[in-house]
Order: sequence, then C-alpha cells, then structure tokens
Amino acid sequence: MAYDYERDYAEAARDPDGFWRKVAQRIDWMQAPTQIRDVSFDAKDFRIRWYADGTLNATVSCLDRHLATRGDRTALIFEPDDPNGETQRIPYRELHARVCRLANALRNLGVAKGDRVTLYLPMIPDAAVAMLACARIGAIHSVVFGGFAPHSIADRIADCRSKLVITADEGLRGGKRIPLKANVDAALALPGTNSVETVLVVRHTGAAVPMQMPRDRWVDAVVEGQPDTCDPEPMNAEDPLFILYTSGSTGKPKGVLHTTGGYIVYASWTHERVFDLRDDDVFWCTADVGWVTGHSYVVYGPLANGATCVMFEGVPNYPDYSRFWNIVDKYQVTIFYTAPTAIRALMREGDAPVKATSRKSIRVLGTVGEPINPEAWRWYHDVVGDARCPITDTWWQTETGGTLIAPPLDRPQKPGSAMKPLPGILPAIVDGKGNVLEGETEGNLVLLDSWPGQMRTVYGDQKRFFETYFSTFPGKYFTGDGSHRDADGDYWITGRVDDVIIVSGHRIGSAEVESAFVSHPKVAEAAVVGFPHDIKGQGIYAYVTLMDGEAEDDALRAELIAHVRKEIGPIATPDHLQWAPGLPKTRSGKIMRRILRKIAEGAPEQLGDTSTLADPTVVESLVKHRRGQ
Ligand code: 6R9
Repeated sequence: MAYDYERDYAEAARDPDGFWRKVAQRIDWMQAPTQIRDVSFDAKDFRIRWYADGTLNATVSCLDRHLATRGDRTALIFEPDDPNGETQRIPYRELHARVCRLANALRNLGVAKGDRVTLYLPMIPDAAVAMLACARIGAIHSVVFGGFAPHSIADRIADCRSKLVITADEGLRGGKRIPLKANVDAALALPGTNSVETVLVVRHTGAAVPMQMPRDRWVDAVVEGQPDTCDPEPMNAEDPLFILYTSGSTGKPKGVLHTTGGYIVYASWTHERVFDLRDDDVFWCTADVGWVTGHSYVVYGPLANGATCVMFEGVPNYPDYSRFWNIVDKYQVTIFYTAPTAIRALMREGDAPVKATSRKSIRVLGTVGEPINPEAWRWYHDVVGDARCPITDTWWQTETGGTLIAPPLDRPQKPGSAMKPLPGILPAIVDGKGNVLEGETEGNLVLLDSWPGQMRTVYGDQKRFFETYFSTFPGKYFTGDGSHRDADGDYWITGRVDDVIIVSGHRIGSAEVESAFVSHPKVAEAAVVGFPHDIKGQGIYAYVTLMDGEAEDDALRAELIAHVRKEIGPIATPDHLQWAPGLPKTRSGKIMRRILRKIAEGAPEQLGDTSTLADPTVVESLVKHRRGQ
C-alpha cells in the first residue's frame, strides 16, 4: 500500500492549500495555478473556485501526455453486448487521433468554446471519444443516459440550448436494440429543442435510420480527411467542462455543472487513491457514461492516469449470469467496480455462475450508487473475491465529482460502511437544526468545506444551486443523505433523507414521476415514494388520484404505468400503483410523504402522529388497500 491514511489525512488538515497544490501537480497545466482555493459557503460572499488562475485542457492530461511514454498502451478495451462480437483495443495513440479528428470536425461544424453538445450514445468507445472531442475544443458536453425517453432528452436539450447532438443508429443491451437515433428524432420534434443545428450519428449496429438533411450527418463522413492532431483549446480552470443532469427532490432535473481544473484533478487523484491503482492494472467500472460514475471512473479519471479501462456495452445477465466474470477473465481485470443492485441480482442466481470462472486476476473490488447491505457485501467479498480482495465502498454524488468517503485499503473493511473521508474532505453529521453532532451519532450528512471536484452551479440557475445545497444548513453543503457514524469514527450512509428515490442505483426524483403522472389527462393528482426492494434497493410506489368520473381499473393502471415509462424512460417505471381517493395532506395542503412511505413499506404501525392531517380518515383507507403484499 503506497499511502498511509492517518498521515495523509493529518497533512491535508494541517495545510489544505499546500495539500491541494501538491495534488494538482499530477495534471498537465498550460499555466500552473498559483491560487489554490477560494471558497465561501456563506450567503453573503458565496463562491467556490479552485486553481482559478490556472490554464489547461483536460484532454491533454488524458491523451497527449501519454503519447511519449505509453502511446502504445491500451487506453480502452471494448467488449460488445454480443460475447462473440468484435472486441476493440484502442491504444492511447489511436484514441488521441480519433478525438482530434472528431474535435476538428466539430470545429468545422461551427461548435466553439462554451457551446453545449448533447451526447446520447451507447457504452461504446465513441462515447468517450465524443466527450473528449468536446473537451478538446472547450465545448460543454451533456451526456444523456441512453435509457431516457424522448421527453427526457428534449428537456435536457432545451435546458442548456444544445447546438449539436451526437447519437448512434442504435444501441444494444442484452440482445435488444435501443432505437437511439429514432429517440433523438422524436425529442427534436418536441418544443424547446430548436437550438439544435446538427445531429451526428455514429454507425454502430448498421441499422437503416432515416437521415434528415441537412440536419443529420454520419460521424464517419464528417471525420473523414480530418487531421489527427488538433490544438487543445486553452481553458481557465474554472471554465465549464460538462453538464450532467441529475434528479433532486423538487422540480425538473438540474444541470450539475463541473469545471475543468478542479474536476480533472479530483477525478484523477481519487481514481488512483481509492482503488490503489498500479501501473499494470486493468480497470473495469461497469457504470454507463450517462452517469457521473461513467464520467469520472470510465473516462476522465482512468485516462488522466494513463490506465487501461474496459468499456462494456451489455448487461450482467446476457447471455448468462457468468458474463461479468467471463469478461474479467477474458481481459484479466484487476480492479472491478460495480453497483450493489447488480451484486444483489447476481447473488440471487447462486454461486455457480461465479464459481464457473477464475477471477484470479482481481485485486480490488468496488461498489457505488447506494448503500450496500452487509449480506450482499459478504457475498461479493467471499464468492466474487474469494475472500481475497478488499472492497472499497465509495460514497459520492454527481455533485461531488468524485469519491469523498471510502475505506482506506490499509486496514480491514466493515461490510456496509464507506468508512473514512478522503484526505482533505470534512464531513460532519448535523441534527435537524444544523448543530454538528460529535462522536457516535446519526443524522444528516453535510460537508463543512469544499474540495476541487465540487460542482460549481446548477446550469443557468445559481439561485437554485445555493438554495438546494447551502440553505438547509447555512454555511454547510447538504448532501441529501443520512448517515450513522460509529464509535471508530466510520461512516455508514443510510440513504436519502429527501424525496430522491434510488432505483437500481439511479436517482429518480419523486416530483419527476408525479409530473409524468399528472400529464395524463385522467390523473388529478399523484404522490410517489420509494419503498425497500430486494434487488433494486428501492422501488417506486405511486398513489394516484383520478379525475372525477374516471374508473379505477387494472387497464388504466397498466396504461398509467406505461405512460410514465414512455415519458421518462424505463428506469422510472413504477413498481406499484395504488388508487388514492384522497392523499394525506396537512391543513396547508402539503402531502405528508412520511406517511405514504410507511404505508408503502407495510409498516402502518409506525405512521406516527397523523393529527395534523386535514382528513385523517384517508390514511385508514390507504392502509387497507396497500399493493404489493
Ligand atoms: C456516484 C453516484 C448519489 C447518491 C448519494 C447516495 C447514493 C452513492 C453510495 C451511496 C451509500 C454508497 N450513494 N454511493 N449510498 N453508499 N457507497 O451514485 O452519484 O447518481 O448522483 O447518486 O447515491 O444517496 O446521495 P448519484
């Protein structure tokens, strides 16, 4: 183990500026920063700035600087959905050339520094190439997960006024074709999307897709003849690198904005530190690039570190439940990073599909996305890791850019605990009034100070940024998570304390699902909560009130569930829909979700005080008709 946790944490605490100055040296700067941090979480002089007088281009650290020393080393290994399909090994030299050609093509198409580009792509190397090509010329990419439906794509395009969209003809998952280009066409027919001038299409499955001229262009055609070098746009450290939309407790998804210097420093440093990265590692993070985990630990972190990284287009159960482990053996993966929901789904199938494979190459296992239950942790440790490999349970968020809390690998882990803040990270647990609680305790997880990878704003809405994260507990960043801290000072994240539901590791806002419901003409009102689900961690439970005169029947129930799926995407499909002639509301009209959560959980004895309800009798009827037993 190259590091000593206590020593590093103490060093960062003693001299944060000196510590983060040193960490920043791992990145190639055009102009090295002399200013390190400039931060205040207070309303009156609120600001978050890191390395503010530095100049760089993130792709230089991810590509150019490796050419002399490791140009022939594999940057990306691509494993297609079909296990007999064509794999690819892309060396750093080739990745650099591909990024430069696309970057030149984007410049030719009129994309300039600061312009927004929406990416809607499968998990294929072209996704990484597209992200880096944007970064090369200073365009701000906004990756939209390939599982989102046209409405969700349109909202995300409209919010940031994208000039260009990059998609593929189709994606492939578990043998099924995902009509990506058709979804983009449908999205661009929706209002608010007229900022888009060009759609670039990657030829992936070779399916025939209608091209609208002159809007649509094949990527092969526009990169043809482009030079394979491209001057990197000099970016101030605080210039935006990307926007990534994520769900919050209220309203529509917000565009989390990350800037260039702090983000790349933090993604790269945490990737090395959290996984104990070594030079000969083959790193595989199973996350899709549509999520922050794919940004930081498939693309930016690993590439900045010159690592070899696996990209897998498919799913863990296709063609069978050994797929992950077969891929591990095929490429001799040494570090494997996935989500608890995948672990639980595989655990359900028993040990045989795992035991049929070797997995000897694995050195470190990681997990992210939601709390991991100790049972799944033990199975991951004992069966997948043959009780040989440490597990790093990494707690972080889209907003944090990289991992903040993870077990130091120089000591035994505790199943279900993310354990310790990384050096330079200052978590605290506060009560409902914002008082910092000491010692062994439980409450709301906050951060007392900034770190380079912290998000800088909600795109186009600084007020929402401040209000969402800094107004609940003034002077502190509120994570939205609850946490326990044990007598050893180790953190155990207990889950969201707000109205965000984490379904299979994906964040879904209650408000988003509710507004999808009420966009249906027969729905008067809807309230959506999470409930414990064996595989997904949390499932979606919906209470729906129909318009007067509409009949509560199973056909309409199925229609409404399909409607939500169509509006947002399959990940937001409600598991249960209960008809609610009335919803529990306070006298001021606020829906009491605490009560709805307890009903959905099947714990009506824990309803607590219902005396403040406008009409306490609605609760009784909801308890009686609970779904899903
Ligand atoms: C990276 C990512 C963030 C939310 C976060 C928390 C949950 C993530 C976790 C975890 C317990 C872990 N979460 N990692 N909870 N233990 N190791 O997942 O980002 O999609 O923004 O979700 O996920 O609730 O607040 P994002």
